[in-house]
Amino acid sequence: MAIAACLFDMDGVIVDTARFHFRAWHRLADSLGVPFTEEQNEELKGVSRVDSLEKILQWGNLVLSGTKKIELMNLKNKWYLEYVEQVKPQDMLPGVPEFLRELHEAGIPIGLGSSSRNAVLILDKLGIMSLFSTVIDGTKVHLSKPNPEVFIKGARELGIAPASAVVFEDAISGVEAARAGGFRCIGVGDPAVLSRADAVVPDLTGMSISRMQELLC
Ligand code: B16
Ligand code: MG
Repeated sequence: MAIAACLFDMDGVIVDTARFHFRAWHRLADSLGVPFTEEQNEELKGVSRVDSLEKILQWGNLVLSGTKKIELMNLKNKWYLEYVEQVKPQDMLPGVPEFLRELHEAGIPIGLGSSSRNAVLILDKLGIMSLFSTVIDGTKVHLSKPNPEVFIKGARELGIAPASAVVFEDAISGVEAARAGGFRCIGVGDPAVLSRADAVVPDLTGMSISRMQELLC
């Protein structure tokens, strides 16, 4: 398979910020008296801030005003930003810097496809912004994963067809988004959770262009 581009999810693929989202949502759910488990958290991965809050409110059978919802989202994001304050280049997940470097040197365009509205801030903290030919994040899409909009926009900006690009995702919603958009998808995480991906790896340790081709053939 000829690979024309790679599109990366950010939280949970490039950097372990997924645990900070979990911690902040957990804190918010606790403050609302809503029980919140790791299994429920899987349903929030890749999902926008507003849709994540709606799910938590639904689990707690809570109905709140629009103003209150904005207040809660701002609070969650304030806590999240406190947690990510210390993020630095050494916090990139295993294999990520090496793989991004190889793609860049091979001239394979790299795009970001993240639901996060904090993506640019985090890529800056990691010092890898210049490796990305396009960054599509939560500020640029209207529809949250599992809708494919984030990846379709990335492919369009790179001028490539979805079928010739590979998406790397850690979330069920993200794998579904990649599939719905017609992309090949390598899941990063637990094969039992990401069973709809074309292939699943625990992390990007040892990932390379040839390994990616082997996994997808
Ligand atoms: P923010 P990704 C997603 O990022 C996270 O997986 C998800 O947990 C989070 O709610 C969402 O971004 C929005 O993030 O609150 O920073 O805008 O995995 O698509 O890179
Ligand atoms: Mg993710």
